[in-house]
Amino acid sequence: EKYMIIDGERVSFTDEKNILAVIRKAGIILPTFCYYSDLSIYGACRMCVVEDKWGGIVASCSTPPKHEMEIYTNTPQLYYHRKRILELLLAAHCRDCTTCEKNGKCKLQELAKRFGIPGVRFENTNPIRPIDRSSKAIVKDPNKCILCGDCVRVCNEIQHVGAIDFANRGSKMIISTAFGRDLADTNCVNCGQCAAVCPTGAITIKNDTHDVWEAIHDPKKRVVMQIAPAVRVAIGEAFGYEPGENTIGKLIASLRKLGVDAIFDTSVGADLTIMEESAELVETLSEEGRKYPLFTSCCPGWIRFVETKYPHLMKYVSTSKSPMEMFGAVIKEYYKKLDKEEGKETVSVAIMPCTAKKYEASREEFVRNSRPDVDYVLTSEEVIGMFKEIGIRFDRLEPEAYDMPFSIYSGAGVIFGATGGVTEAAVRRVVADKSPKALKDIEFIGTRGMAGTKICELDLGERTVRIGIVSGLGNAEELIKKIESGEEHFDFVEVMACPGGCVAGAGQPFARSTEKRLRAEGLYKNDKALQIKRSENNPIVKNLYDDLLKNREHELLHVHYPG
Ligand code: HC0
Ligand code: SF4
Repeated sequence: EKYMIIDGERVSFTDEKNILAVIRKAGIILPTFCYYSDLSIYGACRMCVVEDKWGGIVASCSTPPKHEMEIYTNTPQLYYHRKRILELLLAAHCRDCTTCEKNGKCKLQELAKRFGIPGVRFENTNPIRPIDRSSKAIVKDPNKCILCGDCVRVCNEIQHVGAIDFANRGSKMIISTAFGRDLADTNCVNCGQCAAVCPTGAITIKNDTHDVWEAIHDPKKRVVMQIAPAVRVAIGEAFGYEPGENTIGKLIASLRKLGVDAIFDTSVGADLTIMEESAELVETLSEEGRKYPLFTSCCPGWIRFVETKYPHLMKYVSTSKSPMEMFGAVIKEYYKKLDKEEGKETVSVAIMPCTAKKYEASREEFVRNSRPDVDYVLTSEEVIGMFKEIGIRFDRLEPEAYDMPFSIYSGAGVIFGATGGVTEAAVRRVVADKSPKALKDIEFIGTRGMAGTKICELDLGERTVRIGIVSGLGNAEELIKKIESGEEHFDFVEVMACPGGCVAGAGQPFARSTEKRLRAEGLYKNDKALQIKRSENNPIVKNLYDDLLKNREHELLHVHYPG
């Protein structure tokens, strides 16, 4: 058995990548800024330094463990070293903590407190740099950056986007877009993964709560909200619930306390998406010799990725709008008459786990009658903030139910929030055998689980359908390359930009892999508990097609992006 001696105690290890992982195993929480186990190791912040038995100092994140290695985590030299790093970081950092979006969640703030830094002896000689507010989803404030590089690595290594990188050298070093362009003018896909890993307030998610509060307070406005599938299994985490616990009833009750007029579930929109997208799939399957699959279209980060990096593939992306946009159009149409009668204006708000949805909602393709179908998108975190602002005791509220007339949704709609869920929902729709046994069998074709790439085959009798499921844009790109080279062939490919799918969206409370998995499991559990498992069995869907959507499916449910 291999072991290390950490502060005089023997700690065994097996395949841990670095000393830091072994130290964590020993129950010591070393301070770090830039260490995420999914990313490559950079060793920039040097807060995780340890001392070896000869007094040498090494960064524990970038040093592999060795058998019988002896290290110390708490020595006078390390004490001095860490305090000094923190002081230098604080000196070069904007200190407007009280008005910072990250107040209370900032790593620098936390460590300054933990280390009891009494004051900063150095002057901040950095020039004040402009804040980039050009993006619909992300705010970038270079004055709060500590150059840990986590954002750069997630954008490059996990997402294969490369919208941001290090620029300049030495004391002039910054994180920048190419040529210092505004983020909105780059290939950024708005996935928010950079903000999710940023330890400070240097990259944050755009906050739209102020505008929503104004709409709620305006008696002439009817505020109608839709809630995305993945929100229900994560939002409770901010109020002491376990990841994966479905707190939808409490969420609805809390939103009513805010003063929201009507509340619906985006899963209804997901049911509509399945109806449209599976029809497209059936058509695709009839095309002989087609090289490319039908790609899903519900993830706006993915859409932006194709538009900027693989524009020639846009024509293979489903024209079905995302559930949010389908439902957004339905909501606006539904209230049109009532708004006129009551002299009101409907403001449609979507609560999403996602930052790219803010961008999607703002796209001109989704503006009808000179208003967007979804006026505002709030992330789970923003909604948590609103509840805390007015002191809602989420945990103490009795669960409440959705409003009429869109109060029914299927389990197929709910599982959209986990990677593979869209595929499973579509498969439930296209298989001919509608028995409970067939439904159970679908569970095991390989759509479930948190793997970044999943490949499954579905026997449809007359032919076998090959399906690829990817989450994380890096994985999507790898799959595209294989399709282009002819190494792989698929009929259907589901892509979600965030690794793990929507449950792991950047707008959710911060999560590592365990929490993400539990949230996905929570959605499958919710599906189990729901009476209706298939989108086509949702009576609301049928009503909509017979009435509001009649002869208007194309206008209200489909989108054609330029290019
Ligand atoms: Fe998702 Fe969706 S499943 S993208 O992750 O398709 O954000 O939860 O709302 O629109 O339904 C996000 C989640 C949605 C949409 C749905 C899809
Ligand atoms: Fe890169 Fe996503 Fe951040 Fe844009 S939002 S800079 S694509 S990580």
